[in-house]
Amino acid sequence: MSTGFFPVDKIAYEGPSSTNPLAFQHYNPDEIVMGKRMEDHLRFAAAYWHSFAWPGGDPFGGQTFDRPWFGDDMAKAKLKADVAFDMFTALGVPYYCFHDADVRPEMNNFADNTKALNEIVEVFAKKQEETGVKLLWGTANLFTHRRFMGGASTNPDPDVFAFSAATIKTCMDATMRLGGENYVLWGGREGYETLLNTNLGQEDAQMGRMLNMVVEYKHKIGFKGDILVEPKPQEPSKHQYDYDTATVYGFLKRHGLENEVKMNLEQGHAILAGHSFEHEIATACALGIFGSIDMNRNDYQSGWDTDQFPNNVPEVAQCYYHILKNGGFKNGGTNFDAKLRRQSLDAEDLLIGHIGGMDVCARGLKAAAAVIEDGTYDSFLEERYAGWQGDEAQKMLGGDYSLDEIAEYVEKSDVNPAPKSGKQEYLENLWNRFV
Ligand code: XLS
Ligand code: NI
Ligand code: NI
Repeated sequence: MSTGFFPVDKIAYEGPSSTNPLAFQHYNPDEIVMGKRMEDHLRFAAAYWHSFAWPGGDPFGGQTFDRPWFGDDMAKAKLKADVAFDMFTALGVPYYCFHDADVRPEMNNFADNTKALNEIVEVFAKKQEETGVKLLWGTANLFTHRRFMGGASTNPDPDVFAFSAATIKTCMDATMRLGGENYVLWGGREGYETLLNTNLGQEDAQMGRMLNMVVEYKHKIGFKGDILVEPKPQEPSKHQYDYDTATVYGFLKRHGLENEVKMNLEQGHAILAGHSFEHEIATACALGIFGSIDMNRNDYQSGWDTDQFPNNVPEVAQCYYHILKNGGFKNGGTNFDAKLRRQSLDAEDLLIGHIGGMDVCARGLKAAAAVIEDGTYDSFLEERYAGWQGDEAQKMLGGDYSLDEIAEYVEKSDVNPAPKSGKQEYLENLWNRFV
C-alpha cells in the first residue's frame, strides 16, 4: 500500500507528443533498442541519499525541505523506506542505491549502528520482494560523521582505519544480504586539505591495504558483484587521491587490484577533473575497468558538484555510445546520484526530476544506437587507424622492431608521412544528424 506522499502511484509512457509532466515521453521500458529492451540497457537506479536524506541545505542556509520522515529514530527511518519504495515503483526504476547513513539513524557506537542498519536491511529485503525493485549497489558513508574528518582509510589514526574497515564490512554484508549487484567505494575524505599535515606514501599504503581487504572479503563471503571505485578529484577534500579514472588505474596497478576492481563514473566528477564524461567512460573501457555510472551533471559555471539531473541529450548520447561499444552494462547501471534544487519543495518535483533524467537518457541511448546502426561513424574510425593493420605496422606495435631498426627502415625507405585531415567538423555534423 502506498503512503500517499506522491500525487500518483505510477508513471506511464505516453510518447513524445504527451504534455503530461508526470509521464514519460521517451523512456519506454519495453521498446527494443539494438535487440534489447530499453530497461535492460539503461538499468536505472535512484539514489536514496539525495532524494530522501538530504534536507536541501547549501553553504549559506540549512534545511528547505519539510519531510515527514526527517528525524533520528527507527520509526522515521521506516517511513522513509516506505516513501522511497513508493518513488522507485512509481518511476519503474528497476534498482536503487544507498549508504548506511542514509537509511538508519546515527547511533552512539559501531554496534548500535550495525544493529539499526540490519533492522532496516530486513525492511528493505521485504520491500524488494514485494515490489521487485533490486539493489544496484550499496556503500558506506565514511565522510559525514566528524570521526572521518581526517580521512577514513587514510586517517593518521589507526582507530579510524579500524572503524572504517568495520563499517565497510557491515555495508558489504548488507549489500550481499540484499542481492546487490555491486559494492561502491567513494573516498570523499581520502585525500588532504593541506600537504603540511599529510604523509602521502603512508596514506597510499593505508588505502591500498583497505581496498585489498575489501576484495579479500568479497571472495570470502562469495559476493558475486563488482567492487567499484568512484573517482572524484576534490570536494569535500581539497585534493582526493581517486582523482580520475587514469589515476585510479595507477593506484589499482600499484596495489595489484586492476583485475578485481572497476569504476563507478559520475558525470559531475568528470567535469570537476577537467574531463568530459565520455572521456572518463572511454578511458575506463580502454583499460578494461568500466563498471557503472552516476548520471548526474554539474553546472558548468559554478565549479562544484551540483548533482543535477541530466538534461543534455548530445552529451548523454556520447556516453551511451561508448557503453554500447563496450558491450553495454554488465553488473552496472545508470544511477541518478542527483538531487533537486533546494527550492523544489513539492513531492511531485522528485518524480519530475527523475522522469526528465530518464527521458534524456532514453533519447541519448536511442541516438547512440542510431549512430552505431548507421555505421558511417564507426567506419570512419576504423578507416582512420587502418594503416595499423599492415604487416610492418603490426610488427612495430608487437615489439618485433627496436627503435634503431625502425630508424634504419625510415631512412632506407624514405618514409615521409603525408598529413591527413582529422575531420572534426565533419564528425560533429555527422553526430548532429542523430542527436
Ligand atoms: C559524491 C559521490 C557520492 C557517491 C556515493 O560526490 O557522488 O554520492 O556516489 O558515496
Ligand atoms: Ni558526486
Ligand atoms: Ni556518485
